[in-house]
Amino acid sequence: MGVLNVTSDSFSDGGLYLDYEAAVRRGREMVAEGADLVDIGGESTRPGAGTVSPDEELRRVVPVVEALAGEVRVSVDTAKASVAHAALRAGASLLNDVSSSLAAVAAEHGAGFVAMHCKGTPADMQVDPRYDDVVGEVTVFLERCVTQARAVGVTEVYIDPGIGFGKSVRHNLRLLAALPQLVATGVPVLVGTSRKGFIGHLGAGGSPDGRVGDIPPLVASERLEGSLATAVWAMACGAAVVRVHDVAATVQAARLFGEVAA
Ligand code: HH2
Repeated sequence: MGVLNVTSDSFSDGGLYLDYEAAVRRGREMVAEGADLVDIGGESTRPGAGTVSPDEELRRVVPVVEALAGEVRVSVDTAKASVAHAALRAGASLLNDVSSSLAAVAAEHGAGFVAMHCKGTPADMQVDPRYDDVVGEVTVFLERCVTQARAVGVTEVYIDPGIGFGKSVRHNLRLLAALPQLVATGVPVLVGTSRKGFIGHLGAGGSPDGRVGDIPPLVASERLEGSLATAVWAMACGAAVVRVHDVAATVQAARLFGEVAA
């Protein structure tokens, strides 16, 4: 799944694809690089991000969905029902909802649904997140989402532990280590680690029990190697989908991984 952020402020590529032409060009480039899915979003969910009005999010997302949906499977990354309806009408067939609240909208359009775990909201989620048992809590939450999504009629559901969404570096590591348990639920698992803060922290030599910012992290453009390491880990654990910015590099890694595993 290639990430296409039609935003001004996404943490790693904000502003690059806000323009319609640039977004469609990048979408096509990702398809040529081997993406099976393009995930189009019009609002950043980075820690501390501001919100975008529904009208503005629609204006950003829908034309790009329309342009790409005939060429590749498109998912829409939104937590707003109005944007989800419009994007699914425009040709998207998967709803990637970081709020995990829009399963009924996906069902109405016969679309797939990604349920992702997030503790808090993007505004406050990275302010000292705490869990007694992060893997247990996330697993129970996601299993409940799957039950609810199936109950309202969604037939294609994915679960995503929500790396970086209300998680410390240690929480992210525990969840990645526990991917085989999530895979064992039998529900296809989607994993999004690409360029995230914990990669910048650990890649720069930070402690797994430290906080992002304790030491100067690698900047987003320096996180490809760490992103690939975690994507390949997710594949080895049996994840069905990895959500990535660097499609060409990840496809190469996936090809090598696939041949070795075969
Ligand atoms: N991560 C981001 C956004 N959407 N959706 C799912 N299912 N899983 C994720 O891990 C995930 C997601 C954050 O990454 P990005 O879109 O690059 O950044 P921003 O939210 O700043 O646009």
